[in-house]
Formats: sequence, C-alpha cells, structure tokens
Amino acid sequence: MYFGKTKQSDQSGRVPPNQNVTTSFPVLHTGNVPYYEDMAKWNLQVYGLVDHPMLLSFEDVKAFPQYESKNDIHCVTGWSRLDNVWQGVRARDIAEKAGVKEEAGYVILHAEEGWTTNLPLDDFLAETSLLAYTHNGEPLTPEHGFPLRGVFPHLYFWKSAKWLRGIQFTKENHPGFWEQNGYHMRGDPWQNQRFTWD
Ligand SMILES: Nc1nc2c(c(=O)[nH]1)N[C@H]1C(S)=C(S)[C@@H](COP(=O)(O)O)O[C@H]1N2
Ligand SMILES: [Mo]
Repeated sequence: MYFGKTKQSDQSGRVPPNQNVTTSFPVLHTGNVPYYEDMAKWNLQVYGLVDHPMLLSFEDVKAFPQYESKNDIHCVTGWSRLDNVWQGVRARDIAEKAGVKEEAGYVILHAEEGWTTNLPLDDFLAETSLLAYTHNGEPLTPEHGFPLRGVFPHLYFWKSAKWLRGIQFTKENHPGFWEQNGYHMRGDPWQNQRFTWD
C-alpha cells in the first residue's frame, strides 16, 4: 500500500487538519535517550490522588492484561503516521488498581530526566489509552521510548510520553514541559489544539 506524502483530503477524513501523512517514523524529543542494561533498575511510580500508591517493576506492568491497538499518530509539527500497532497495558487498568480518588481530575506523566506532560483524567482513562511496550510487533527501540511509553492516539503525539517513569494523579491541571512553553493543555488534533490560544 502506498502512503507517501499525501494531502489530508486524500485520506478521506482520516487525517486531522493541517497534517501530512508520512511513512517514516521521525524521532522527536528533548534530552537524552536512556539505555537500560539492567531492567531491575527501572520502575514506574503511580502516585498522587490514589488510595494505593504503587511502585511497579517492568514485570508488574506486564502482568496487567495485554491489549493491542492499531491507531494513527498525529504530531503537532505536522506529520501523521497511520496504522501503528501497539501492545501494552491499558492506562485505565493501572488507574483502577491504584484507586484514583474522586478529587483527581488530571494526570501528569513523568519521564526520564524530569520531562513531563499533562492531560485530563478522562483522556488518560480512554479505552484506547495504552502504556505500550511494542510498536508494530517489535519491542520499543530506545529512541521511541523503551521500555514503556504512553500512547494516547486521540491527542497530539507529544502527550505520548516516552521513557515513562511516573504517573501522578492531581486535582488541578499542571502544565508539563511543552505546555509551559505554549503548547495546548489538551491537544486534540481534530480541533487543531496546538497552542495555548487555539
Ligand atoms: N520523555 C519524552 N517523551 C516525549 C518527548 C520528549 O521530549 N520526552 N517528546 C514528545 C514529542 S514532542 C513527540 S512528537 C513524540 C515523538 O515520539 P517518537 O520519537 O517516537 O516519534 O514523543 C513525545 N514524547
Ligand atoms: Mo512533537
């Protein structure tokens, strides 16, 4: 199948406004790519407004039911990549196990080196929201977020934190790294929510 550079109209409503389809998989981030030789040194902290804060090993994460989801990536810089198959665990299953308190309305995702992004709790709990460990049948590469990244396909791809290390449930909506630099607090590509003023 041919998916070269095409105009949005060619994808019959499948591609959000002002996006162009690419078949490549660009690598975009700030900071350094972490390389893990010893997975015993990795963990995922789930905390904030929860009844049961958790410190999960990679094995603990993989013990949750595995889901597979096929969806499209929409990067705020203008490229979209169609038909990505991700395997991982559902964000909502992690939230349920932690027992998210009533007062929680937002989530901060914490990555390596202190990089953060924020999203509304409802977006985190969406059926398609995954914490993923494979892409198109292969373990994530270090550049694309090994061992675990968020995948929130209904939001611009910057919300899909690579190298995820912490999930914090909060009452208020605290802007993350890009959000403090003018990017949208929600980032719905279908509504063209790129910057704060969109
Ligand atoms: N930890 C971390 N995750 C991140 C970023 C980052 O800088 N650090 N950049 C985001 C941005 S802006 C994009 S577009 C996607 C890119 O993911 P990719 O490199 O797998 O294409 O990762 C997102 N997740
Ligand atoms: Mo991005």
